Amino acid sequence: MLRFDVLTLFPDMVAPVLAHSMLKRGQEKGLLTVKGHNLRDFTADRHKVVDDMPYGGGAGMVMKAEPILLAVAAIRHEAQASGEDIRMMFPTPHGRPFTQDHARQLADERRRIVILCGHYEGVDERVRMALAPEEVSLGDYVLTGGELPALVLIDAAARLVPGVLGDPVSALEESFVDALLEYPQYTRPAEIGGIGVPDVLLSGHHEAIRLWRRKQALRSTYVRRPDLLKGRIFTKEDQQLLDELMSEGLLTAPTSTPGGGLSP
Ligand code: 6GU
Repeated sequence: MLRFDVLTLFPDMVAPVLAHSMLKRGQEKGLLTVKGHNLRDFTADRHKVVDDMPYGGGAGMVMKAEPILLAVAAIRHEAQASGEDIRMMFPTPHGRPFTQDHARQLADERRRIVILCGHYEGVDERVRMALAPEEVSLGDYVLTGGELPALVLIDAAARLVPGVLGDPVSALEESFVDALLEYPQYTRPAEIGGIGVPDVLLSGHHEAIRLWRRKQALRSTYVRRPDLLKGRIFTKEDQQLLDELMSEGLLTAPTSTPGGGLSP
């Protein structure tokens, strides 16, 4: 059972995402639990103040340390009562880039994973000092708070827990697992606006389909994300497919206009 505890000022931002699709199913199957904790419930004052002005001045508010430390203490206490430990995570643009390896590590985690969602201009530095959370970033841009990143972490980990996805191979075959992007997929109808489906996919020849897909995945990765192929040692089969793509002149970026697509 994968266990998450989300510390947030906005539990209503988190709950609805968990009520659908695979995250819902994972919880129903008892493979995953996500508990939201409202940081406002861990304030001691009458007005339930969770933020305050920064010492030294400046714009914006800073999240107070005490409600966060109290909430973590309560979760740690509860965990320890059932012989568990916790792992503290803090999504922030200052963190280490979150990757598929990280997701895999979370999916295997036996401890309760506590995710602190930051807001406003920041969190009192003493939270970092006291809890030494693992700081992870989703990329080089800034979001309004940690709730969306927390959901991203949960989603990325949950889908790797056996039984959460319907088809166990679909996670394995996904992008990044062996560092290749996905091959193109098609479903009915067989023709849209004059554009059909590659013949091989209709052929019923499983080996030919497998090779075509592998070749398309190599091509897509080479064209869009050459960094994923750097330093990679190719199998004989992959090298053969790359040679074919090269001689077919397909290993160059598509020349079509970005955003250009099917005409209506
Ligand atoms: Cl993890 N948090 C926030 N607030 N902004 C981000 C981020 C995280 N990752 C990228 N931008």
